[in-house]
Amino acid sequence: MNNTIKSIAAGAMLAYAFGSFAAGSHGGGHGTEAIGKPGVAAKVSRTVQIDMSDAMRFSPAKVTVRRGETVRFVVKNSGQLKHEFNLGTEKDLKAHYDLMKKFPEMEHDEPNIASVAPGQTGEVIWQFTKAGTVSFACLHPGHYEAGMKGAVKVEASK
Ligand SMILES: [Cu+2]
Repeated sequence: MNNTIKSIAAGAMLAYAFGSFAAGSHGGGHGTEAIGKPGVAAKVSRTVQIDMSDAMRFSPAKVTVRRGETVRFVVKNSGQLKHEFNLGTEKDLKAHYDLMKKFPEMEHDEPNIASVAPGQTGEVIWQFTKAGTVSFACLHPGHYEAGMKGAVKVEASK
């Protein structure tokens, strides 16, 4: 009985999430094609260390890579609050943020996201397949609005 209620609630939340994302440009899956794809650890060509703080800042907030590169982001949470590193298009991050405000306890287990507890370090390995700008942000309620965001500039490879 209890489990039934739980699964109904989970189903409703999923339906809500997908309904909300359907308005975006996702072509199925989680819609990360626009920013690249999950990277393979053996192909990492660059490691980028990023610090997350309670000042609601990523440091550095600007990263430059080349198209095709697989990057290992080592993301340290030096604050007292939980933070996350979430790679996406500006549009998808905004849509996701609206969802996070409604469901602040949403847990993430996606290859483009590292949720990091205070004092801990997380990791995202990502391959950037398209030239342009890929955004990243912390979507915990209030953090994104406070300016906890950054960008990866993906330069066309020579
Ligand atoms: Cu944060």
